Amino acid sequence: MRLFVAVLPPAAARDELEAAAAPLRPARPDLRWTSHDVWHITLAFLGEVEDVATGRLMPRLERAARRHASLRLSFAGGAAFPGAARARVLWTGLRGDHRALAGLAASVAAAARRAGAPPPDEGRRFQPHLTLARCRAPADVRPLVAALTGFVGTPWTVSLIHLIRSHPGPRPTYEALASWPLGLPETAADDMESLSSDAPASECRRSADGRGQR
Ligand code: 2AM
Repeated sequence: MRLFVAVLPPAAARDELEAAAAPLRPARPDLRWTSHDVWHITLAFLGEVEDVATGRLMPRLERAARRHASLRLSFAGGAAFPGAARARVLWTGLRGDHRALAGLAASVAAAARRAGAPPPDEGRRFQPHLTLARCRAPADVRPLVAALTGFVGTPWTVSLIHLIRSHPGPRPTYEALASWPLGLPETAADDMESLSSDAPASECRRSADGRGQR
């Protein structure tokens, strides 16, 4: 299964971002724009993971989530990978608890590695983003980045992480396999930051119907 771990922004945050992105689309049909109902913030892309490793992954992700406090984020601005003049990906950035989000992403990557599903790009700097569009060939997206500069969304609280299965295709579809709550009050999360050992195991909580909100 092709898997990744992500944060899902709430509908209100997606609606605000959609209002900022929608006017940009008509002028750029050359880009493959992502749909607001599948928007996500990837914490770790795991690639193909065997069923046995997926079984080991679930309780480890539950423990990783429990060691972090819920955090506040908002969408802000625009940027591109690898750069706006010859972009492959147009994205919006995130403001707020950046450091906490990076810590959460690192814990998720470590959990995956220990489960035998190491993220192929682990070690690369975590750049929190939400992909708005992918380019079929390197494209100049400087006007789009400029148009997004002033955009700042309303902050929302991240209180869950999701393990998501990706069904690749021209329009990839995503299926949330399980979700876990972030578990600590903020001060406890600060105290735990330097700890590397796993907390005691507990049961993994699956989403009620096994499917995501997207
Ligand atoms: P991104 O485009 O927002 O970075 C599922 O494929 C998700 O995992 C994608 O939406 C992508 O999110 C992220 N991802 C990160 N690295 C990836 C990779 N090497 N291949 C495919 N997806 C990757």
